[in-house]
Amino acid sequence: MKNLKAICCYSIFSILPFLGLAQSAIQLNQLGFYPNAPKIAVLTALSNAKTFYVLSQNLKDTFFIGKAGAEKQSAYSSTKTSILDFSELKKNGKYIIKVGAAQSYPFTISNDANQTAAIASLKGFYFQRSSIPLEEKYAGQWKRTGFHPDNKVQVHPSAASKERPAGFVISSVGGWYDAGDYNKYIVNSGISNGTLFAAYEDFPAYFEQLKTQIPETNNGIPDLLNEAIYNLRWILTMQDPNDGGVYHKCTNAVFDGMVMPGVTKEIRYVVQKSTPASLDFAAVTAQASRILKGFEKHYPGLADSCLLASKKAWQWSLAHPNQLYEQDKMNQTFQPAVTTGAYGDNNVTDEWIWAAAELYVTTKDKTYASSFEKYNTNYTPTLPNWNNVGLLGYYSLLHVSNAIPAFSSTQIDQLKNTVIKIADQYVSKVSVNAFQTVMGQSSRDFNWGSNSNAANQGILLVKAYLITGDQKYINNALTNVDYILGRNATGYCFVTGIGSKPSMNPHHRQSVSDGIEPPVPGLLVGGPNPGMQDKCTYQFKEPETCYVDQSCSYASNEIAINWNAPLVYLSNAIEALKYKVGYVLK
Ligand code: 9MR
Ligand code: 9MR
Repeated sequence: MKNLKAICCYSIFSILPFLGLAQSAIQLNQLGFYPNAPKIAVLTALSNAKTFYVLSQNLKDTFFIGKAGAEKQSAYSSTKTSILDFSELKKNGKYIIKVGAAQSYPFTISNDANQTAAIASLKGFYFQRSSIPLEEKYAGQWKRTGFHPDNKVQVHPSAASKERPAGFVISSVGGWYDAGDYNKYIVNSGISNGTLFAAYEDFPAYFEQLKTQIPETNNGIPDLLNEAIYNLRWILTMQDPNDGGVYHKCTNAVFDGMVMPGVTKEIRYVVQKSTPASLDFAAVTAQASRILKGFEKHYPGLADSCLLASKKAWQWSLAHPNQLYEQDKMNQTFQPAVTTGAYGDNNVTDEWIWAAAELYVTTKDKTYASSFEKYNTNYTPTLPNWNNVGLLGYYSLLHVSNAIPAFSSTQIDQLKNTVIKIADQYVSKVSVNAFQTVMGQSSRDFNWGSNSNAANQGILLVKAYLITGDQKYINNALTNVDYILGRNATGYCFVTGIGSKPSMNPHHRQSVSDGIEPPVPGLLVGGPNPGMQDKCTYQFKEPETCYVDQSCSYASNEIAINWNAPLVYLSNAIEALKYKVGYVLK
């Protein structure tokens, strides 16, 4: 009673944020800001007050007074915004913003502003590991004993061959669960693993020191690579050694119910080999091969096996250039019908580009450079996605642009200009956007897994910075970190376990069924998606607000490895570059 009385004496606005439940009318990166970086919050419930205050958390001291920006109508919802720019405040500390009656969540200005997100998003992958229990030492309250062992997986009739007929049993141990479901899909695993490997290649020194408290920590290999290798080893099991072709997925016939891993004992299958899976496999294993060369002592021979496997998958693809994965068609011929995620992709040009680029960078064999050229001729690069991986090939070539002799300087300039042109378009439209973020400049940004668009745009901007050294690209990449962590029209921080108002009810079987209130942490939810394919009840239905924090919502609130991976890249890239771009001082 005494306590209640105390609470009632404060204004409701000053109490609610600390309960982590309230909706705030001020949207901002809920973790915080670097001292010398741009700092923007967005007022989304307009008030007559035109002055905003950045205050100490006890609301007693004022550290900055600013003018709220002019009212803006957002293009992708009925939201009206006003920008609160307090970039000039550079003093480390813990703050709250007030404008009229509206009050922000507490946030910090600190040298480590995004470190929590950077570490948590990488640790998220540990929680997705299949085939092992999660120990309390590493998983805390989210420890679990059950898992899908996948040591006895059947060859599905669609994948039968002379050497491996239907029902033939193979081991396909390890790897990450794809998402809220417990299946493992090569296409989606490929882009996720490739993105983590690229993060290492771009920022090796940074990742040498980053630890995530996983079973392999302190084994002499960076934890980012430990995590990526956990999945790589599974990827390798998905190749048929007899012909080099790669199975499209390792899966139940039908999705498991919303239960913990290991509860169901359904048969797991490897299904039909496909060209996209084989090419993505070729790309990742080629990339892995050159990275693992640096860790030969820890993994003797693994680099060479990866390269061998990569070349075999490439050869198989040459012999089967159009073996697409068409699940409905497959189900007309083969039993049992498989109804889990399809990751069907009917255009393989970008997969050829990615695989050719990775194989060329690793081997310097110019036949791969010619293949790259061949497929690239009529390809228009757009933002990476599980079914569009061409730019990943560009990125890898540009990473070693002074060591790709098969490419002329004109060709290299073309690759660079392609990336810079897209980056410049993003930069030029930021001020038009009502949240002043790169994310949300087009309605196309809001689809299933929209948050991965924000993260992949951020990566593209980091790449533009790495090519040009121009800091404006990092400032713009940072706008999308802010978007993901709260500066968006929904007001959510889209990463579980961090921020004042994180997503709490992801479509994630483990989080739904573990009996623990907070969801498994470090997972990026899909985000606003006006497609609403899950038919859940949505309170808001406009492109940038069409998000519901309910576990039924697999179309807006599932989590997935191909969404987390670009967040790992982006948040860690910013942390890796913060000294270099002067966001913080040593
Ligand atoms: O849980 C499944 C999720 O991982 C997928 O992204 C989604 C779309 O394929 O499907 C979910 O499973 C649902 C199924 O499609 C329809 N019945 C309900 C299932 C669980 O909500
Ligand atoms: O991310 C995928 C999205 O682009 C597709 O539109 C959607 C429907 O096919 O599937 C998404 O991927 C899901 C996969 O099929 C099964 N595991 C969960 C994935 C994320 O929802």
